[in-house]
Amino acid sequence: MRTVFDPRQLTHAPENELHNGALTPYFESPARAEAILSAVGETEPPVDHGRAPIEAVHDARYVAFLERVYGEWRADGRKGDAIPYVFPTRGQRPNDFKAVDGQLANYSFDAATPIVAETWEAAYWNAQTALTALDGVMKSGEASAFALCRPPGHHAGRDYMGGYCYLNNAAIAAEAARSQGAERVAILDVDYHHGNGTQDIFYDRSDVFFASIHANPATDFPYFWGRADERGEGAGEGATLNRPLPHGTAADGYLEALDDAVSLVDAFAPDLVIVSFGADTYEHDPISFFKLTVDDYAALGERIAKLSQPKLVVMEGGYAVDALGEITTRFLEGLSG
Ligand code: OKP
Ligand code: ZN
Repeated sequence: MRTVFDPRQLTHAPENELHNGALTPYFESPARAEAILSAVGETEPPVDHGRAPIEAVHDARYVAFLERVYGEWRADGRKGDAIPYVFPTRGQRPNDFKAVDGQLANYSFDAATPIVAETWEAAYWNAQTALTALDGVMKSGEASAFALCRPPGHHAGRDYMGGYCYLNNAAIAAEAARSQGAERVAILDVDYHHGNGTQDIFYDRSDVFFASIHANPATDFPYFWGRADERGEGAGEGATLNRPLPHGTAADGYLEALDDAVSLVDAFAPDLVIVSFGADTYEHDPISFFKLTVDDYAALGERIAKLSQPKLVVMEGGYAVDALGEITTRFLEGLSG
């Protein structure tokens, strides 16, 4: 399967995140991508599709903020990574803040998503990786392609970052596919965490179906999204599907939810299926609580392979670095048959 990757995606390397009350080494490390790289073998570099497909999804001021904020942070004499520590709550108005802290507050929803000098460049090439892998299925007619994205994207919304995510790679690819003639696109998100950014971006749209299987937001990040009664709104009513599952979910419970989601994706009759793939459903993932084993991932891929449409797999989370390569290749092998 064509796999796209750019080494600039490795340069984003925040030092720490706030975790259980202490600054802890950042879980979303470059080593994650290196582990997957050494398991998948050959990759090809992305082609530069420019900024337009990014701004077709993300607010232009938010994109400019990502590009510029670290420079302002340093110019203001700050050391270390740029981390927000203030967040707007209900009823507070956004503003054109001069202070970097106000800008960070404007555009993020958690304190675990630092910006470093290389963040913009890594996020930019990450999006190009997704767009180039998309070309493999849309333009070259391949049955499937893998975008080895890192950092992940599914928590990033139109104008916000969070959950280690800056640009929403899957959403950018979905919107690009629409503009390239796919009339209906389905995004199937099998990361452990709910893909709130992707859901928000397409919530009122009938042309992009979003289905997610994830840990119940009553117990897990991102907490404010992903309940079963979130089904889309307006024209998008019914085009969002959420299947929250409890801690301890193993292959039996997981595959039952996946089969349901796959049959609803099939009923939507998309021209393209984008899979937001997270390896953090694995039993030994350090920040997650499902119980899938390495041997289960081929079955996950096989269930999704029942969909006849071309498939773009976009990498999201997965933090058990030692197992990431094996999990990902098993999944991709199952998916491509
Ligand atoms: C990203 B993806 C505090 C907890 C922050 C953020 C989880 C982001 C997961 N350290 N947790 O969906 O794999
Ligand atoms: Zn995740």
